[in-house]
Amino acid sequence: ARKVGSRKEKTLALIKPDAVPKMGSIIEAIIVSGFTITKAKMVLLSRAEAMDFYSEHQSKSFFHDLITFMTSGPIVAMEVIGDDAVSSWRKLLGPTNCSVARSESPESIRARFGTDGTKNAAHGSDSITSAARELEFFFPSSGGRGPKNTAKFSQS
Ligand code: RTP
Ligand code: MG
Repeated sequence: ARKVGSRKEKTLALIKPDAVPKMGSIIEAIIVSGFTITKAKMVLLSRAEAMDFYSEHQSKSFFHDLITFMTSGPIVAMEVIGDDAVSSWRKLLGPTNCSVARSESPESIRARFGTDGTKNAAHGSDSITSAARELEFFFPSSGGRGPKNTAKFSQS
């Protein structure tokens, strides 16, 4: 049953390159927590696509490292639906820095599966407005094709 005062929302969840080998455990944590995954795809972003996705951070000192990290391998993009999904998914994610997450929120995704302040396992939209933009980026409703995914995944 839905909690009083909560609302069904959609948000964008990303499994970042560092955590793709642990995607099974992360997807299980998402489902066990009561969310529904309604769309999913694996994508290798180009630098231009990653810079577009993270354009709000272009003036930050960590921007270059963030783009290099987010284009270092494939990611998993998911549309996630649940009660207050924008804030509840970010709560399950835990603090941005994984060391902080391990001390403040040891059950969180970033505490369990992340490495540090940049390689932090997963992403969640920070507002309803950014969720709409970010879902449109990965899962365009009409016209656009979304990330081109032209780079080849490595095949060892
Ligand atoms: P996200 O957008 O990925 O869900 O994470 P967030 O809201 O918790 O953090 P945000 O401030 O939006 O930063 C975006 C991502 O940039 C990397 N970052 N590195 N080295 C650093 O100081 C630093 N700060 C941020 C992280 O990958 C962060 O998730
Ligand atoms: Mg953010």
